Amino acid sequence: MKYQRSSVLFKEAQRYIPGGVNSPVRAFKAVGGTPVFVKEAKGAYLYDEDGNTLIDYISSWGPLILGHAYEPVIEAVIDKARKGTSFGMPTEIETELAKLAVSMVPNIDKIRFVNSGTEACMSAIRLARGFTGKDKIIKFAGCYHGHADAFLIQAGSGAVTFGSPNSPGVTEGTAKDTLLATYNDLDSVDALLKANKGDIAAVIIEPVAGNMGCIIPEDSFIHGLRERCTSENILLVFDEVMTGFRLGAGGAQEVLGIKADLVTFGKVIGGGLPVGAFAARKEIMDHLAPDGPVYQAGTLSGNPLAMSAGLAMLKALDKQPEVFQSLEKKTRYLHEGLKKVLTDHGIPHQINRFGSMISVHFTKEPVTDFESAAKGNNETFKKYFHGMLDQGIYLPPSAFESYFLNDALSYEDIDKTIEALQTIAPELK
Ligand code: KE4
Repeated sequence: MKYQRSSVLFKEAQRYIPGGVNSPVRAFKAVGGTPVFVKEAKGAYLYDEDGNTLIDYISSWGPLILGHAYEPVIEAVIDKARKGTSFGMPTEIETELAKLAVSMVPNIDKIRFVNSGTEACMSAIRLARGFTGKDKIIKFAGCYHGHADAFLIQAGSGAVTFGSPNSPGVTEGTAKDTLLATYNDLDSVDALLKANKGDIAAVIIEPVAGNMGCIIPEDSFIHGLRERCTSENILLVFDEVMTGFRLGAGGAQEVLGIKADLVTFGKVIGGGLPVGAFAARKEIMDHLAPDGPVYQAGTLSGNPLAMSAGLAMLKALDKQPEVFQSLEKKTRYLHEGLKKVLTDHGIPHQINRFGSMISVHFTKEPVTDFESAAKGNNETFKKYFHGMLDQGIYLPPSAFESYFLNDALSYEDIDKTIEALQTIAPELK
């Protein structure tokens, strides 16, 4: 059996860890089968516990934009580890990473490091509420901002694959302050603004969504959102945990030409180690403890090892901005190849792509929001996922995820991916 050792390891993991995983989407619940246990990885390739080599299209769900075990990151972490792993005291490297991030991202003066995208988003919302003195937030169905209570209302990503987007444990008290709008639908936002005049602290959005699959914002929608937030004195929070340092050095703010009031980061900013961050102009960030009244803290926030990985990653991206264009070209090449195979075989599909974010949906209708994304044929998706896996291609194990290409992928790897689809396409009909 191809995944003999993975299945043995999975059984043992399930004995000691809920669901055998430390993050639900890894458990293959949406696609069935046994999750693949990875032994190690290098560049674009995963080496699993059964000796299979897989071409990786999730790059650890985004962080490893330059490929696995990227030498400068590895060397930086080893070097730093020899000098101690954590102090609970300020270190120079935190300022170095903060300075570099502020120089790369438009419209931010200060940045606070935390340990995950969830922490970044929950802290940003608390700061927005503290700064504006208002309680309610607007989020969009299908967008995922991590697993903090305020966000588990019609959340995307792993939360949606369980068919119960509102998680037990989230109280009515919390849920009442999270208002739900529809992505790419300004009327749904206007209705909430009208019904909650003066009560809304923030709108939080994935500026290019990746947790419903990849969903591209219509120009009029995202610009209209900015205008409304400005006129209603509401903070616009761009959740750039996925798009930050992936769509470009300046992220979605740069490529969309929109100034957000608060921006959150994760994934790439940590270079594969646990780093999240939130940032804004000085006037807002100075409301944070210890200078301001809004409390937020963390034992391992700004951890030197994580900072050294993030600094090495961002330095590499800052020095070689052509990586973003290279990734965009590779993703377009993949898009065109997959589209040709699916079209030639008459398989109804949509492929959404923005920069190096891409997703395949087995539906005839355009995918522009959560509702249309949910119309994808999941039986076909399962066959697609497992068929490609059997061909040595590791894709996200859910239709509600974006692929994350890394620049270690070669055009030969992408050709192999397209050929793999050519091989399995007859089974998808
Ligand atoms: P983390 O807490 O998982 O670091 O970040 C939460 C988060 C916040 N905002 C956006 C836009 C995100 O995509 C995420 C996390 N992304 C998922 C993948 N869809 C992480 C994978 C997982 O849950 O294991």
